[in-house]
Amino acid sequence: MLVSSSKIVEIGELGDERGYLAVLEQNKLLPFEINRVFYIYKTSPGVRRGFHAHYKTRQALVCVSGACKVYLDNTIRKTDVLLDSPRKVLILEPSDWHEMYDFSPDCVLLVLASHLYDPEDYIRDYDQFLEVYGG
Ligand code: T46
Repeated sequence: MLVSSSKIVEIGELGDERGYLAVLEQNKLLPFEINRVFYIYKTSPGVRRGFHAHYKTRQALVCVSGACKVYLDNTIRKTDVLLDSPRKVLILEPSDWHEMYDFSPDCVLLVLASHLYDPEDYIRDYDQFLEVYGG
């Protein structure tokens, strides 16, 4: 299966004396149509989440409050990215194994997803992930 690269996109902020506003629009900054939105918050200290890749779901992750880190592994490249601003959006490809960690107590991680929730779309076994996306 095709391995593509996740990337961080820095979005502009619209600000005036009232404060700031940031916009994410499907098929513009986001290279997919949004079918689902969820957010992760009040994460317990020291917790690491994720530990999976997907077959088809593309996602955009943004810390609208606080910060967290995301470990990414696309079988070739392993990287850690820091989401510490409402302007930093991680476009997460399905082929990236991902783990979220180092959540600040005030972290609200907003996730926009291309598909409805489907447990069959998850690859939770690392060996299976390597079989699907490796080599
Ligand atoms: C991902 C990362 C960034 C639902 O019922 N519907 C949903 O839309 C989602 C996302 C989850 N769930 C249920 C499934 C589990 O019983 O909520 C529970 C926690 O989900 P999970 O353990 O998959 O959460 P994370 O933090 O490991 O992963 C989530 C997303 O599931 C996943 O797509 O890429 O955030």
